[in-house]
Amino acid sequence: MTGFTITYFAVRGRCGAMRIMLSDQGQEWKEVVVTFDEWMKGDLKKTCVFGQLPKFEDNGLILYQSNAILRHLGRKLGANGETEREASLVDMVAEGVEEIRTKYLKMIYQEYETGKDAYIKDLPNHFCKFEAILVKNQSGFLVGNSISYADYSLFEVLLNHQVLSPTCLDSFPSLKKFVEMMSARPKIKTFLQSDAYKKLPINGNGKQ
Ligand code: GDS
Repeated sequence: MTGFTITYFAVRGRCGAMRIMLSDQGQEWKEVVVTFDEWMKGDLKKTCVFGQLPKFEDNGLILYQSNAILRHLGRKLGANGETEREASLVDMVAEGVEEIRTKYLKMIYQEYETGKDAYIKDLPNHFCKFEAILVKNQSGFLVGNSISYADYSLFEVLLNHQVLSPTCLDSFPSLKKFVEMMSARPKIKTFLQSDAYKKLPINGNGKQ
């Protein structure tokens, strides 16, 4: 019996990948939803190590930073590469995903009106790197023969980008196949069709 709790705002945001991962791994977790008004009071913020959410609890262990949480789950649930070498490669590609995510969030929160078109135009320069990684790996995953936390992270970033620009994967057959493969995993399919997933906006400012 695990005791996972996610404390976060009512958005997918920085928790999208971890929720997909937990679902696919057959895990249950509790959600503590923080409203904007509650957050603005400042009491919770003061208790957060970096003054931000998500907060993740695992049987008394409290973690912040979404990628540290993904890594923790990767190690705990066996989704972190099958060897130490693979674990290092998983970290490497996950950092590459983080670069896209950071650029995406900057555009969404700071430059949506002025920067969206240029951002979409530049996407192939980032996606081609992941296409090249996937072309080289017959398993369909980013590293080795088993799913890792980096796969969940890339998958979620790509889902968000398909909302931003529905044709953005058209020139990337391996990325498209990757999204199809991940979407078809039974527990992911069920989760993506659930109200718990569908009711949440992608981002906190309503832009997507
Ligand atoms: N590195 C951390 C992680 O990965 O966990 C980032 C966590 C984070 O950004 N948390 C946000 C938060 O707690 C919610 S995600 N905000 C409240 C606060 O700071 O008081 N973050 C940069 C990033 O994720 O790399 C962002 O861009 C977040 N944006 C994404 S929401 C402002 C607005 O609407 O512009 N009110 C909030 C902007 C904001 O927090």
